[in-house]
Order: sequence, then structure tokens, then C-alpha cells
Amino acid sequence: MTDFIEGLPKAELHLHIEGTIEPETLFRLAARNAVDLRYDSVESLRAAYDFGNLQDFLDLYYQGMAVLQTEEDFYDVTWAYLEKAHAQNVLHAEIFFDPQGHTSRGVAFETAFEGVWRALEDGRERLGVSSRLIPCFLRDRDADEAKAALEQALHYRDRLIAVGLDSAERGNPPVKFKEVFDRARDAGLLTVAHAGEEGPADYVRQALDVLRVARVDHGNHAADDPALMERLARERVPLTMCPLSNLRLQVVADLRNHPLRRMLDNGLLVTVNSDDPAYFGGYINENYRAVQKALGLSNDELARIARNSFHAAFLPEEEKRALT
Ligand code: ES4
Ligand code: ZN
Repeated sequence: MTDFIEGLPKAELHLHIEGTIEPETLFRLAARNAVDLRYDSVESLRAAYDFGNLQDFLDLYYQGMAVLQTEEDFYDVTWAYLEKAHAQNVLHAEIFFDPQGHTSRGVAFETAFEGVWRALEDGRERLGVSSRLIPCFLRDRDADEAKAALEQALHYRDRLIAVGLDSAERGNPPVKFKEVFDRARDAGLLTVAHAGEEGPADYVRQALDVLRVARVDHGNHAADDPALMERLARERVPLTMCPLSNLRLQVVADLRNHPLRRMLDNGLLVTVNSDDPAYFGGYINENYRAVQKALGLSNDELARIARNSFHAAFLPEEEKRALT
């Protein structure tokens, strides 16, 4: 079974590059940049990865990304992820980054962007890993700040495929970002949004109706609403689910109750992804393995999920065919 999962060609569609900094790398970059970490060892940092909810995680995630200071840092972290993805038979990756997480602490948009981009180019050339880049707005900060971040991002319009929405969900509904997303779509970008991770089914509906998303990130709580489930199936809206993330952030108490099973059975276009693998205990294959075991997925079902990931990718059909 492990071999079957490893052998499946996969696309990764929900991956925060700032969530791929392994503790050892975090310490190495902290030393290189003289950043004070508040933890005295890799072990004590790892021990702190015991989250009660999304906010507990985000507090550490924003602290952790402070080690990213130079273009080289962004390059190194992105390159390390691409090598890992390549080793797990990921043929295509759509990568989130959080510009406001960097600009708010004095690191230029350009520094983050160019470092990540250069690694993506090398990943294409040296590993054959296809990729796209998706800046996300932080929904727990105000909409004007997101608007400013979008204007910066639009300088790089040709090297972006979509914009996204992430960070603390509850109390920050999609509708808060209607204008920003309208402007992004007017500029020709696709849109995605985290919705229904901790927030209710109604946030998933808003993401579809107000933000016009082409995919929903997570979408767990859509399972609470039968009419919405039916719509997601009918409209073939892809969901980028992240099982180990959900477990570690206590979005689900037990993977045996993960909504992916019911969604798959109801014909929804679900995919499996790794979210913030350095924090949640596994990359894409570990996520596939965890749901396979908990939900008893057959090889046919695993292959369907992997096929879904290419179907849901923001790539022209001929590029998809060339990949698979
Ligand atoms: C995130 Cl798991 C998750 N949820 C929402 N926002 C995020 N940013 C990085 N990881
Ligand atoms: Zn996420």
C-alpha cells in the first residue's frame, strides 16, 4: 500500500511555503540571520507543536517565518520543499505564500517573491517539477491591507496564477474581502480561499458566491450542509483537503471521522494535500497514507484522489497531458 501511494503521480494544491520550514532549518536560518527564537533546542521547539486549535498554530507559524530575511532564505526553504515533493512523486505544486507575513516585519515583497520564484525555476529545470504561485491575504488583518498587498502582487501579475485567503477564519468571513477579490479577478487572476476549516458551511458558500473561488481550501464544514454538498458535487468544485493538518489542529478529533470519506462517496472532487508539513507531521504521501488507513481507501479511490489533483490544477489541459 505504501508503495502504491509513493508510486502515484500527484499534484499538491494546498501547501504554504512558510509551513515547510523544518525545525532544524528554522534553527539554522535563525543563526544565519541572528534571529532570537525563544526556544533553546529543536526538541523544545518540536514539543511546542501541540496545538489546541488553528490560532495556537498560527502564533508559532508567524514566529517561525521571522527567520526568513533574505532572498537566499526564501530560495533555500522553497528548494528544500521541491526536493521533498519530487522524492514523493509530486509532478506539480501550487504554492501559497503570505506576503503580509513578510512585509509587516520589514521584508520586501520582492525579496520573498524572487527567492521563491528562483527556486521554482530551478525546480522546473533540474527536477522537472511543474509549479504555480499563489499569494494569500491574511483574513485576520483589515481589507485595506489586503488591497495594498494585491497592488504589490500585481507588479508580478505574469508570474502568478491566483490569489488566496488564509489565517484565522472565525469572525473573518469571505465577504470582508469582496472588493479585493473582485479586483484580482478583473486583473485576470483565479481565486481560492480557505473556508470551512474552523468556520461554518456558510463561509464556504460565501467563498463560492462572493469571492467566486475556483477551488475551496479545506471545506470540511461543507459536510454539515447537505444542499451545499450537493452543489459542490454538481458544480465539480475542487476541495483541497489536508487530513494531518485537520487532526493536528483539532478540526477533526479522529481521522476515522474525516469528511473526505463522505465527500468522496457523494462524488465531490476532493484532493489530499499537506498544508504546513513541517508543523503537522507529514508531507503529501504521509497524508495519503493517514487517510488510507483511517478511512480504508482502496487503491482505486487513492488513484481517483490523485487524478482529481490534476483535474483541479490550474494548468492548461495540454500541460496536464504532458505531465501525466
Ligand atoms: C494555515 Cl492550516 C492553515 N489555516 C489557515 N491559514 C493558514 N496559513 C497557514 N496555514
Ligand atoms: Zn492552508
